Amino acid sequence: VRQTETMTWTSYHRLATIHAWEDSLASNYPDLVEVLDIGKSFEGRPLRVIKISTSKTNEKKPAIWIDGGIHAREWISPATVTYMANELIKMTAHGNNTRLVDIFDWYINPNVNPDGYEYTWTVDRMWRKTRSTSSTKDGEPEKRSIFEQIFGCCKGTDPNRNFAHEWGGKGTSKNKCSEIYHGPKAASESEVKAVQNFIYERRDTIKLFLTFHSYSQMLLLPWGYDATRTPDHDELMDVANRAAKRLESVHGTKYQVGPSPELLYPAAGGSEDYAKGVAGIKFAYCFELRDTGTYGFILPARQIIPSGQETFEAVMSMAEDMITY
Ligand code: ING
Ligand code: ZN
Repeated sequence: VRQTETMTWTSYHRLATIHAWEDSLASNYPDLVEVLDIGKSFEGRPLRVIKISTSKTNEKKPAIWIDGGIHAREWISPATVTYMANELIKMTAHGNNTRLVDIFDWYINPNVNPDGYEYTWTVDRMWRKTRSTSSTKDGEPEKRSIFEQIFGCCKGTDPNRNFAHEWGGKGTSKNKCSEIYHGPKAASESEVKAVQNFIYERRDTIKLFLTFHSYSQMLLLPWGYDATRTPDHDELMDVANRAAKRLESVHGTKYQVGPSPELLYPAAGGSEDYAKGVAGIKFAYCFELRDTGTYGFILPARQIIPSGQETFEAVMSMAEDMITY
């Protein structure tokens, strides 16, 4: 018997529950919500994007991209992203502050790495990467050594080192067993390829790209690959600083703002670098959600709603700023 819990934000949920909730949104709000299928994961799970839009067919509105769950163990990310999608839908459906959905189409992918996410529920709570095994020749499965077959540690690519921008640069590893393995080639992971294709095809309409990780309480801006500042660094900082201030006003949670090499470490092949460097999306950011290390990746479920509330305000601030760009 296959059972699916109902979606809440008082506990974390399996992928099946999240997918069932997405389906229910599409059937409850047919004029507002559509679930797009953008590909399949390595293990064959659907890769999905929730489209929240009041646009007519063929109408080209500016758009906002939000993703979560690129790293499997960062459970607060899909939880916060689904919370925000739910708020946006409720708000619009009830006619409160419909402006940001009138102006923008919203594309929300809460589970970029579904195989990894399910693996954190069934086998290893601290898994980070995808669950792929890389091939030597295209399409042909690699013959893994007895060592690799016995010690299953050598599976998976870090999807946030696999994007096609400065691929293989700083903060990445060519060792398959590494947590930051960059994969056999740029965009080798179907999960990464699906996100790349989606945003690249819509590069003229997507004004804001937001990717959600945990933990550290930081709002990171490009570049991630190297400590060189972008030409529009000051503008990106202004938008981020306003968002961090608005976030703090909700529960007093403090976020640091800046490029990753200045606050954390350099890392090449990240999604927001691809968004800015290849797709040309000016405003591309990475949120590192709660907390600063007390619980780390194992953030208690009682923090989902507060995290969702404060992060939603930050996203609203950024979306409002996009109106004038
Ligand atoms: N942190 C991010 C990581 O992928 C990051 C931080 C993002 C660094 C983008 C550089 C560029 O390592 C987590 N928690 O995954
Ligand atoms: Zn992460």
